[in-house]
Amino acid sequence: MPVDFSGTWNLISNDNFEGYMVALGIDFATRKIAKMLKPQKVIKQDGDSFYIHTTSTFRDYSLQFKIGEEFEEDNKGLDNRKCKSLVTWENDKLVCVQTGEKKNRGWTHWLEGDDLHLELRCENQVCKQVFKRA
Ligand code: VLP
Repeated sequence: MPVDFSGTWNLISNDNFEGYMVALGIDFATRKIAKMLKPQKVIKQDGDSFYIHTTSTFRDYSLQFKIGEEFEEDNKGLDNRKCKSLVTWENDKLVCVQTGEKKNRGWTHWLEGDDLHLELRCENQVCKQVFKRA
């Protein structure tokens, strides 16, 4: 059976989100608010088609993609930089490469036990988030 990320997930830990936001050029005031947030992720997976909705009391971000199909991502409400994004499977991990102005930008999702893990990368910064099922 392939992995299924579908579900509603609540953030329980967020390591070096500050460093990741600094690397993205997020301003101080926004970072102060953003680091207090406990975002929720709703993931809908249908085979290789994904819908990932990240919601918070401050801002929401939604993303739709198919594995192996590059798409334009606008990062609206995040750093607002456009990039070309491509998500592929690496074994049971979902790996996104975000090609654009920022070097080494991307993320990886995987399941570990009952938890959803997310590593966010930008330049030399890595943020590690863990989510539990709501
Ligand atoms: C911007 C950087 C916080 C901080 C200001 C706004 C949306 C993988 C991927 C799917 C993400 C999460 C993006 C976090 C970047 C914050 C608003 C926080 C809530 O998720 O699941 O897009 O990239």
